[in-house]
Amino acid sequence: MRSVLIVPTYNEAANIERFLTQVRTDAPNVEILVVDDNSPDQTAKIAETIAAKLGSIKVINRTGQRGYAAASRDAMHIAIESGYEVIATMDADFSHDPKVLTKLISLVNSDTALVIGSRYVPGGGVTNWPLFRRVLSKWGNLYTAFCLRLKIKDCTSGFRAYSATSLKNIDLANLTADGYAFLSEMAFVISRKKLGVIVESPIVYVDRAFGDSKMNTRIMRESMVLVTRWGLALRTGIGRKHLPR
Ligand SMILES: Nc1nc2c(ncn2[C@@H]2O[C@H](COP(=O)(O)OP(=O)(O)O)[C@@H](O)[C@H]2O)c(=O)[nH]1
Ligand SMILES: [Mg+2]
Repeated sequence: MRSVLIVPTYNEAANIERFLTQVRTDAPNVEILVVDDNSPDQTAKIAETIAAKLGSIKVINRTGQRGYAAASRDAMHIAIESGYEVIATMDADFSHDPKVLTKLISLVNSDTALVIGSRYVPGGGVTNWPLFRRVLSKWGNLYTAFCLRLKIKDCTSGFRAYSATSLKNIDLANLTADGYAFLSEMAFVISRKKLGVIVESPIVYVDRAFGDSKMNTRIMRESMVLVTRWGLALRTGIGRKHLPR
């Protein structure tokens, strides 16, 4: 199946060249769409240089308001329009192992809408993350699954493969998250619209060695607020019109 990997980047100059080279080695048939938010550290420029060398890599340089969600949605829109059948996503900081990419892609089929590289199923895990991030992620996931009534252990993993057929049924422009809440929002909308099975495949997440995390309190707060609001709408009907479609 024709597959593309979306890589949202912001200030990943220390990782991007090695990352793209590694993905090309480990998943040679997967085309790549880097979606950068005009990173001050010239990530897009570095990506363009390596793209010219490796081929089958497109770099989108966004200039509007930056955000993981908006960048991912723009890239998904482009990927759908370009006719890819599987659309994968991955972080550029080596937290996600490029060697696992082809496995996640291979699990997408006509029944499966989304394959999540999951830290919280048997065989999965997290190494060298500070205690605060571990607790936040684990409890955040338990809370998200409870609020959204999802039987998913890792709603917030950005290492994924979607079937394009399912994505076509989502009104991406209508989604509301700005930050990583986008990941829960996508799982939620796929489940609500019954677009297909959601499968979790174990991954071992490794904290980045280079560059800085863009996680901040605003992004954490957004996640809490949205998930709580959607959970209340599901149970009480209040704010139902704000549920993602
Ligand atoms: N385009 C874009 N990418 C982003 C943005 N924020 C984070 N990313 C990318 O999303 C991925 C995950 O972000 P990261 O900072 O590592 O988050 P963490 O792993 O949760 O600490 C990385 O590839 C980042 O460069 C953003 O605002 N715009
Ligand atoms: Mg990271």
